[in-house]
Amino acid sequence: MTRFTTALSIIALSAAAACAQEADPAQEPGSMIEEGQQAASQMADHAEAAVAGAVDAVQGDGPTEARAALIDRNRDTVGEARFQQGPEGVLITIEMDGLPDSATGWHGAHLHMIGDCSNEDFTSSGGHINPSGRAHGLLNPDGPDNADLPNLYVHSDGTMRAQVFTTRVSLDGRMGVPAIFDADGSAIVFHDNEDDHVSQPIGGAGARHVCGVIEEAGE
Ligand SMILES: [Cu+2]
Repeated sequence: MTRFTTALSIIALSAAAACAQEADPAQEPGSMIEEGQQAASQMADHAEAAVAGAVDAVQGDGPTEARAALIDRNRDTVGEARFQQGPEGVLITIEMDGLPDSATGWHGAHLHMIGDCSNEDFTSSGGHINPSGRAHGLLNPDGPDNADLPNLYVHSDGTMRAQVFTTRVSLDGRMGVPAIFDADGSAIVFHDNEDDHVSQPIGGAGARHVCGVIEEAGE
């Protein structure tokens, strides 16, 4: 929101500056400055109104904190993901331990549309959260979809420690983006391979290796 306000202020200032630069020498300079100031003032009013609207949207009464126990295909718990709703997006903190040597390296991570990790290959978690049907991939010109997250790295000692931030979902639908806690919930999924962030449908990330149903948590 601050960025939005700043952007509008910059537009307002540019309008004033452009007006000053293109001033007709025959015209009284004072009137151009006045017009510029007027434009800036109107822009500021609009910015304020937009910010007020956005603040209303932020004050949702849904959950602001969630967790997902992360399980592998053997149904063993390998870690946890914590979700914290911020004013502009969701901060996700991931910790995993005891992963096998074969897991060392980068892994695609996504938010899948159903809170269900019950079947063997985790396809029960459905596809990506992507109600508007955008292309997959943080680097795709027609993307990203709402589920896309950066790749995350498993170290050779079998651990992952990461924080990622996304503005493309919210816990309860605030900010006008899809809710993690919709009717059938959501899951966080880690794939076998690295996500190339371009190719369809999931960037070549391969099978689903770790899955966690996202559940409401206390503060
Ligand atoms: Cu995925």
